[in-house]
Amino acid sequence: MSEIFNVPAIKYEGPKSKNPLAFKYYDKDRVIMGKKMSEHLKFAMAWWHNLCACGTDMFGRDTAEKSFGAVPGTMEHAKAKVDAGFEFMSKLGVEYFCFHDADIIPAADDIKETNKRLDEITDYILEKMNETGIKCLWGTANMFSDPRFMNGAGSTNSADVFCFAAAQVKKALDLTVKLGGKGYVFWGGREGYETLLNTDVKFEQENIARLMRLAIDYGRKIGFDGDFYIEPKPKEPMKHQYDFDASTAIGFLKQYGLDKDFKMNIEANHATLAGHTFQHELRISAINGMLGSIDANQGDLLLGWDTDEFPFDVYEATMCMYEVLKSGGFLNGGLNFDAKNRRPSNTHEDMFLGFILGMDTFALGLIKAAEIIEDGRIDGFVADKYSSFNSEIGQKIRSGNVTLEELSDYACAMGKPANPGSGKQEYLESVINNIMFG
Ligand code: XLS
Ligand code: CA
Ligand code: CA
Repeated sequence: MSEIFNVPAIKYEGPKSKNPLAFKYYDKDRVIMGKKMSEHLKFAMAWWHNLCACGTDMFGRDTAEKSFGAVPGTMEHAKAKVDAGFEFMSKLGVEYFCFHDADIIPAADDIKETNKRLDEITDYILEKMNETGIKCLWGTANMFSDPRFMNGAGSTNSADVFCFAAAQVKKALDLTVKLGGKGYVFWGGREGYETLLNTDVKFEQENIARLMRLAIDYGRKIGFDGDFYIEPKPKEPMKHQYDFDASTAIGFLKQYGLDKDFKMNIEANHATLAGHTFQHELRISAINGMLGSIDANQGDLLLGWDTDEFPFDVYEATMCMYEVLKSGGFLNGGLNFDAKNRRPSNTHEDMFLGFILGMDTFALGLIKAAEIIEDGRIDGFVADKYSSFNSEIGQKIRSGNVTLEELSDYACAMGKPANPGSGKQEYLESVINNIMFG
């Protein structure tokens, strides 16, 4: 078959290379802390941004051309996107992809016809997967674009729309299992509200949990043995979204008994929209045993909306990979570039340049995160900071083997506690700079 992209396969050439179409840091077979870079990073392509989005924004039309030789809106175009996607991933050495049902076919008016198209296209995707060895990281259902979801999917006021959402989740789970995906994402773009004046929050949250429970039961029945994920995001498109951040989503999962089957899919840009750092969201997920997968992108802190940029900030990527390494690495998850080129970066070559930037940024992040761990100054400082809890009274507190009266007696006998010790933030930040540039 003739090539779609007039771009060569992207190779590692090292940091001295000036070739824009080469990796400077991502050297897939390089071993870091006992594992190949490609195994640590598990990069994935987001079907929607890379193969579907052409630059339309609220004020202007498409700037990029992604017909790939077919007429948009047809099944031929859906197949051309498969050809383009697999050529693109193969040339970059990206081993996984993520998809929504709506990304891979033009939806029909009738759901039965849509499902037939989904069967047909996933047969074709499966062929390509077998040819190339590329795998599915996770699947999901788009329950936010169609007008029927204007009042929510799981949280809708319409029982009929709830059934429609259920049908989409069922089919998207079927497809994820068919393609061997080990993750299934719920991103609740329409699960929230514009005003409390028209919203029964308790009713809506109970129904979202109900839909998730139905998904778990069905998924396990058809052999889905991967992880379900909630992808927190505080706002956009809704004013308030229920899965505000990792803490909120984890609390919700625990409240409704969904926490054994669900983990978090943390997106960097969503973290900053929630007023957190990316690292914060990863840490909160990790300490709850719920760091599942990552949407690797970055936002613009000067803008209040979701810009889904390719990750460029090496500090952020480093602290992300530090959290990933400390939590034992990915099990079923990976790093999905839920990222799009800027609107004026509208050539096919720009699609490759975006991925090269993202992959090199995370390769550097991995290298530097491993150095932070091997250096030991940061972890050593933190361990030492809490060392007073190794004392007899500290151990008693930690084991829960003490009463408030005993602690009070201890304090009264002591008179005055010693200075708890400097937090040394400036020193620790200079350690990080030393590791980054040393
Ligand atoms: C939108 C979300 C979405 C999810 C998948 O902001 O990032 O693309 O990743 O539905
Ligand atoms: Ca995302
Ligand atoms: Ca986003």
